[in-house]
Amino acid sequence: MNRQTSDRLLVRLGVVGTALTLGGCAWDGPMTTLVPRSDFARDILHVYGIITWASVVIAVVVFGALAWVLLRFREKPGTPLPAQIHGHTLLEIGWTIAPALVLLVIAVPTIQVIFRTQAAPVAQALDVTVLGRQWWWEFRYPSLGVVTANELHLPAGRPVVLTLEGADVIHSFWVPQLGGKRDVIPGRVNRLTLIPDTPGEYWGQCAEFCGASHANMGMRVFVETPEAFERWLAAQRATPAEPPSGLAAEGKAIYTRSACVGCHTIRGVSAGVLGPDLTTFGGRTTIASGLLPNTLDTVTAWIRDPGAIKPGAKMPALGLTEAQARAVATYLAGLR
Ligand code: HEC
Ligand SMILES: [Cu+2]
Repeated sequence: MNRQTSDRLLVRLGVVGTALTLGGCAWDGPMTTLVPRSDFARDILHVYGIITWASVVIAVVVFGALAWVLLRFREKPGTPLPAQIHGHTLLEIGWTIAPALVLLVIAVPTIQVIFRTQAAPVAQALDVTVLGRQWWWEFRYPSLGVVTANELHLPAGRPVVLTLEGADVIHSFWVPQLGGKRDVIPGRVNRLTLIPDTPGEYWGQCAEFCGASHANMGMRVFVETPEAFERWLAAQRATPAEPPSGLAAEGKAIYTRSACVGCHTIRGVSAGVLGPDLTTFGGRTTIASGLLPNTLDTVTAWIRDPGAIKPGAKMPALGLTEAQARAVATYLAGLR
């Protein structure tokens, strides 16, 4: 390959690579930070905007000056060596002060936002305890007596205080459209205060490497109108409906005589604490922290072999047959 062909090949590869990379970008994907839906996320975007635009201005000035110097002082045949300068006090003062000003422009709004987002919670805030666990999230509403997993429900317009507690290793709570990320550290309590403002479904993700299934440790946040939130709450607190019948009854029998009861809570049935609370499992849209949709097929497959779906999952395969697992899945689907 001669020089010209290889240069052309490089340019083409560059163009294709850039196109593919840009093709992966989206302004409003589920993990966007550019479409904020809480006061916290808006504050962060504000700082991000300042820094981005400051960087654009600096880039234009620096690359413009560079281009000018390259063109203006290009070597031409017959031109003598230009005057050689050693040190220039004015210039040196200039490029010491300019970066200091840049840092000031970035530091002032950043520090303001740090203080605002660390402010003490207001009195009427809803408090939720978030427990990061390998590799799922537990959400407790101590003042409402509700415990759930992986899908957090919040009313729009009301301040919420998330108390972040680690159960095993360090995780990080991050729901880009609502704010974060903030570390979830065993043995210490972190807080995240925010006001979600728009009903919708928001995706979150553990943002601190925490082991085999860290990448599979997602979550969903459902911000709802106050009325819809009240309805969800009522469903969480309701006493279980009439006892299941048919396949679901079979499933319940299998559940209660298996090791499931040692790890899972179903209010009125079992009281395990190692795994997610399943009292209203049928009402969740996803399983295994946002990994799969909640359907009979996925839950059956999960019960048969969790590790095959989520590497390292802290739930063992208990050797149930396909039919037994499907019966249990049918029982769980009815818990709403
Ligand atoms: C040793 C404890 C343990 C046992 C025994 C156990 N589980 Fe689990 N289970 C877990 C853990 C931990 C998770 C969370 C795994 C994850 O998402 O990483 C889980 C997750 C689940 C989920 C998904 C919940 C959600 O909201 O994502 C279902 C459904 C489930 N288990 C059902 C069962 C059934 C049915 C049995 C009995 C056949 C059982 N489990 C036995 C610990 C256990
Ligand atoms: Cu993680």
